[in-house]
Amino acid sequence: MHAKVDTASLRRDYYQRLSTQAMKPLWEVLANLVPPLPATDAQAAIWRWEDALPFLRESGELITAQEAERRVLILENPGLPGQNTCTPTIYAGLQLILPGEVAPAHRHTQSALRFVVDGEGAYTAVNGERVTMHPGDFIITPKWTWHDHGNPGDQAVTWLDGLDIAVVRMLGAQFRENLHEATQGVQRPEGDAAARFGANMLPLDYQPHDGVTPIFCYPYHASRAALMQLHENAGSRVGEGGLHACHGIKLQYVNPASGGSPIPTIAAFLQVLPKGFAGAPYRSTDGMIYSVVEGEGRIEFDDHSFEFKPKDTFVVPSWMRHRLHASEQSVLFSFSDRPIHKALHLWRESVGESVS
Ligand code: GTQ
Repeated sequence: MHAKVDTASLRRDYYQRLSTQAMKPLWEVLANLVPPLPATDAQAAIWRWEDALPFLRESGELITAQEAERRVLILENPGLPGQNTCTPTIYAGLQLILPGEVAPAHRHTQSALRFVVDGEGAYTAVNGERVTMHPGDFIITPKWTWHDHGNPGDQAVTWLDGLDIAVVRMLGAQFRENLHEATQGVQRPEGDAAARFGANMLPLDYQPHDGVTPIFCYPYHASRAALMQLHENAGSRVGEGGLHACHGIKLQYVNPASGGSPIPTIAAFLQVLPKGFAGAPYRSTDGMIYSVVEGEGRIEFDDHSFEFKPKDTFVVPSWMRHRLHASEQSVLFSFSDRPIHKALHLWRESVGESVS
């Protein structure tokens, strides 16, 4: 008994002295550093549109887009306080731009996606080309491309931003420049990139580079039409050619020139859940952020659940088992760090009840 107390206090004393040398004993933390299963501090969370909207409106009265540079409410994971991130790798935020405003041009090494949540008529300009935003449109700002946002329309426009900020921060690879002018010059008419790269065709001399997608808008009407066609073809059949037991009908967005993800670090998806759909349990190592476009339903975890409605955002952390239920036909947009997992051959998924 006495010897044990001695050992403990000897060790404590040793750890104390060791810490002055910037060293620590591995054996005290090994189980945390190398756990048997994914362990993340990130939590499942939902940001409901009806709760976010008054705060977005208020931000519009407190600061201009010009002054803020980007008027965004960060969706910070409650399990990662102070880290300004939604998952350990991916940042998310709701960005508001009011009629007549400009969010000035800059470029950075972080890649961004925009998913239009509410309103239309604003634009994002990427490398000299503008794209007008409509609800459900999925828009890319590749790394190191000049981009500014503007709203020449008459409605407030809000979109969900997703950026690989935490990845680039971890790598220490952050660079950023502001353009000397608020708005970059228009170099090509709207629709140029969509025509060149968005019709299953490519320019004759096109050379893929950097894994960066040459297309920067995936319009909702086209993505939705594809899903609805597949839904109609599938009927209520589950399995090959029909509904996926966990995901309903789900497609991934693609860089048309490479077949890879639209952003090197981020994969994005759109899915439809038929009315009454009750998904099988699912989990995967990538942490997923969802934006609800249409419908109503519920996401069930082992010990709690969230009801979701249009324009809500929710996050499902790595390896958290969940099921999707739809009380109305629902369309969900989602994005995650899956390409990083796949590049490192770390990606795993598990379908059904099995716990591995
Ligand atoms: O629109 O460029 O939500 O640089 C965070 C950082 C948006 C943007 C964000 C950014 C942007």
